[in-house]
Amino acid sequence: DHESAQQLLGYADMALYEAKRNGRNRHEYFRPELNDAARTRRSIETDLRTALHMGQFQLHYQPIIDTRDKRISGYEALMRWEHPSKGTIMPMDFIPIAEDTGLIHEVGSRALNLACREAASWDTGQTVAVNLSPVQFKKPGLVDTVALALSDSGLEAHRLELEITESVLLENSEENIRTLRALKQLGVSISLDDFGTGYSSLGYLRSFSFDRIKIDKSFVRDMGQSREALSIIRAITGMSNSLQIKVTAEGVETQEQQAQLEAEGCSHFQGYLFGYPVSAGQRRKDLD
Ligand code: G
Ligand code: G
Ligand code: MN
Repeated sequence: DHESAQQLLGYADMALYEAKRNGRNRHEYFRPELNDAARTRRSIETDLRTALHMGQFQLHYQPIIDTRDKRISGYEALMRWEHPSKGTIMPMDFIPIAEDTGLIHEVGSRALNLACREAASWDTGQTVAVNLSPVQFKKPGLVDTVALALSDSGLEAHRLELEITESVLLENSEENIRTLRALKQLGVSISLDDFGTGYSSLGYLRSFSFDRIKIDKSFVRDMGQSREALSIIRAITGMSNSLQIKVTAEGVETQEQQAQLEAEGCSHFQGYLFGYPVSAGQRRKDLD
């Protein structure tokens, strides 16, 4: 691939990195695209540091509807990066890089502080849900960060929900379950996000009492055509209802989906049918 040993080693490193990224314990060959990808990552990493300094992160809020009264019971906060030259960058294009570089700790606490501050200004008592990266669990101090975000903003703890994915329970789970319990001690709620797409071990539901399960949108999307998807939704709602855990269906886009999900016993809906993620300012205007 190259005549310089230095450069070859660099390429080998990129292939190694790619193999790790694809789940480790495998091999990858160097391809020129990896070099481009590495360059993009480096530039995003540099820009992320600037973004933290310059306050280029915003949260968009997507409503969560209570099935019983069809009102908005809360919002999920979704991060947006307003890059001065690249425009709006979506989480999937920078969260993984923030995770790899360790910047996720700062990005994550920024999200927590902003969400708590903005939600504290809502006079409706609605909840706000913030996504946590599994990487944030690897560093001691997460509980303190959450406690500080609450006390700085004055948000009542019961109005904050933290969304985690199953991978948090998979990795280092004893320690992580201790962290989850400590978070719950603060009075915040814990939701299991994207449920059904990971390892979905039912044992998790015994080891920690979650407040909410969010059914991944892929099941809702396929529900109409796939008996399997529908059966899985049924299993999740049945289980959640008997454990008295709230269950949110994600990615609800049509009235047919809504009707069926309601019949299956979902307690909450989220999706474009009810509202797109919008900026804090737009959220306020939508209410007026
Ligand atoms: O709308 P959207 O493309 O924003 O969100 C994509 C995904 O990015 C969501 O599923 C969510 O898990 C993740 N995400 C959004 N905001 C945050 C955040 O503040 N922190 C973390 N860790 N993930 C987020
Ligand atoms: O993984 P997380 O559950 O946090 O996902 C939230 C993501 O789902 C965001 O990217 C959000 O923009 C997206 N989303 C929200 N509602 C819908 C919907 O109705 N349909 C689709 N396809 N995506 C949605
Ligand atoms: Mn989420």
